[in-house]
Parts: sequence; C-alpha cells; structure tokens
Amino acid sequence: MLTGDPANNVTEAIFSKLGVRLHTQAAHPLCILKSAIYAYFDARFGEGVFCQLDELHPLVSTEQNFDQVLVPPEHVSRSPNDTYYVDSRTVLRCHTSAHQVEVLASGRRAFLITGDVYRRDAIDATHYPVFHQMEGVRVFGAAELAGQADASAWCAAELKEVLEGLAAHLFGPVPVRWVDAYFPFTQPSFEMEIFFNGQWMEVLGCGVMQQAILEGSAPGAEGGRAWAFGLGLERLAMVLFGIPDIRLFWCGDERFTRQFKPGCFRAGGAASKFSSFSKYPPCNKDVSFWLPAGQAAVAAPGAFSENNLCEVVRSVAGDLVEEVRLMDTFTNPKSGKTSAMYRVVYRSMQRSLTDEEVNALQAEVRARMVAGLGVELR
Ligand code: FA5
Ligand code: MG
Repeated sequence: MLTGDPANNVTEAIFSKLGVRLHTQAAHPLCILKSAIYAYFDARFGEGVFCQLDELHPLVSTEQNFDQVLVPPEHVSRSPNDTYYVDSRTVLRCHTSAHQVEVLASGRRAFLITGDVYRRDAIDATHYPVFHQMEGVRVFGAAELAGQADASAWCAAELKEVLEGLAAHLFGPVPVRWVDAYFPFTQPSFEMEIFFNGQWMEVLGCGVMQQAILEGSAPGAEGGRAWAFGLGLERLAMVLFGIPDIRLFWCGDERFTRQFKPGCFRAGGAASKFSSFSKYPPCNKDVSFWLPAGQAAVAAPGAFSENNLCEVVRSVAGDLVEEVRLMDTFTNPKSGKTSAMYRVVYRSMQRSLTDEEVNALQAEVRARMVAGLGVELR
C-alpha cells in the first residue's frame, strides 16, 4: 500500500486503519447503530427488502469514486489535498457513493452499503480522517410512478419521509431540519441536520439520483426514478449515545467499549447514554509562521494547506491531537508575505500528558512544517 508511486499520499497512520472495520464489530457503537438502521428498514419495507452490504473494499478506482457518480473533472474532492491516493488511478474511497453504480449494475434495486471512508480533512471533535458512511438507494420502476405528475418531486418527498422516520426511530422526538445542498450525483439535493449539543449538526446528504446514473447502470430502469442518501455513522452515534469526541470510536479503551453491548439500542431515543470517563486537561500550543513566498491564503492549494498541516500534526501526535484551529492570519503590506497562527490542542482521552511529552511533539510538528510544508516559522 505504501507504494513508491509519486501520487501516493497515504500515511502510516491512515494505512493502519484499513481493515479494522469498526462497523462489523458487534459490540462497537457504530455496529450497534448500523443494526438499528437495518431494523428500521426491515420494519418499514419488509425483512431483507433493502439488501445489506458491508463487505465492499475501501480501495476503489478514481472511476468508481468520481467518474461513475458524475463528479466533474475540476471538482475539489479530486485533489490530493482532499483525497488519499494510492496511485493516480486508485484511491481510498471518500464516500460510499463510489459503489452505487456497481451495485445497481448487479441488479439490486434497494440497498444499504456500509463502509469506512477516508478524507484528508480538518481536526476537531466531529472530524476524523477515517469515518463510516451508510449509503441507501431505492429505485422506483416506471410502473410504480404511473400517475405521478412530478416523479422527481414525489421521489424527493418519499425520501425525506423515510429519513425523518429514521431519525424518529433512532432518537424519538428530535429537532430536524432540511437544508438545500449540491451533489454532482443528485438533483435536487438536501442535507439533514439534527440539533445536538446546542447546535445544528449535518448528519447526511441525499437527493434524487441523476437520471444518467440510474439509466446508465440499472438495466430496465428507464422511466424510473431513484433516491439516494449517504449518512455519517459517527455523527449519528455521537447524538444517539452522547459521545462527545469522534476519537473515542478508535480508542479501544475498556472504559469506553464496556459501555456498549449488542442489542443495547432501544428504539425512540432510549439508548443508554455514554458516561464520559474523566476528562484530562488540554494543552494548547500555538505556532506562527510565514506562508511560502507567493502564497496569499491558508486555503490555497500548494505546499501549505490546512489539510496538509493536519496530516503533519496527525502523523506526529496521532489521537493525542484534539483540534487544529486557525487563530489569525494577516498579510504584511510591505513584503506581501502572509502570516498565519494555528493553535494545536493536545489532549489524551486516557491520561494526563506531561509538559515534556507535549513539547517534544510540538517541536517535531514545527520541524516537519518547515521541512515538509515549506513554511518559515516566526
Ligand atoms: C457525501 O459523502 C455524499 N456521498 C452523500 C450523498 C450520498 C449525497 C448519496 C447524496 C446521495 P458528505 O461529504 O456531505 O456527502 O458526507 C456525508 C456525511 O458524512 C456528512 O453529512 C457527515 O455526517 C459525514 N462526514 C463528512 N465528513 C466527515 C468527517 N471528516 N468525519 C466524520 N463524519 C463526516
Ligand atoms: Mg456535507
């Protein structure tokens, strides 16, 4: 996997997550949630009507991950700043939508695909470079749509009703809202948000499948319609079980794992809440630096980007890093150089960190920022 291919940007830390497959470990909260969602679809549509797939491999072609779902050639998600490439034609899937076409082509007309997905992304309590998605797809044949004046609108309404029903099944009465969204593979597209910990949190994206995808991959689906959704299992599990930090899913700490048992989910929000083991103090370290000459914004692709910085911090500190946050940026009008200050928050979920330990980590981060990202420390 860690090939010498020039396009390969998969770090050891990420490579070590391949094959762990938390969503298949029966007592893991992600697997408990997966089963609860299966139960909802079985109860609503009939046992086994939605085919359950959770063995599809996360290594996919760029064709599957992007082209088959109509991601345009210039779309940001294709950039190596956002996606893990093994070589120029092979990626770690960044969404379970990568499998829509192959499963439709195999003849399935209603299915749920669960899997680990990978993204170079920010670091905070709700973002982690490996997370889990469940994709749902339902196809309606032309006959089922007969008499519908607007098949697409009807399909979208059915989709929203199914997903609101799912939220109620999982959480009982919970504030839910719909936000218009854009995905290359659906039209119209929506995101569902749930009110959690005092704010609205995006939990899934969905919409009516582009007709070109449906008719191009599902023989006999001409004149039909389909809906699709992709939900983030960690986000939903955090709400369901009251888990405050996404890193906990990976910690393996017995104080975490012993709190979950297969079958501990009770429909309608009665799932037992996770009781946090004591929180250890955070340790903040700020780093200020000049961006490489000619680079005017931290978001610009190139030697320095926020995702590249997060990858450096993660490679050094692993799950001891809780957050990487931009605190300040300014451009010196005389020199034209741009400066940035980031705060790195270190905190272990399991123990107190010593000053020496954190200082050593931060020193290594600083050295790698200079060597790998071309910045000039201030
Ligand atoms: C997608 O990945 C689309 N493929 C979803 C989709 C499928 C839309 C089918 C339409 C039809 P998005 O990038 O928004 O969309 O991710 C979907 C969900 O994954 C988010 O709502 C969120 O719950 C979760 N998610 C995204 N990034 C992260 C992350 N870094 N860590 C944890 N969860 C994440
Ligand atoms: Mg989104």
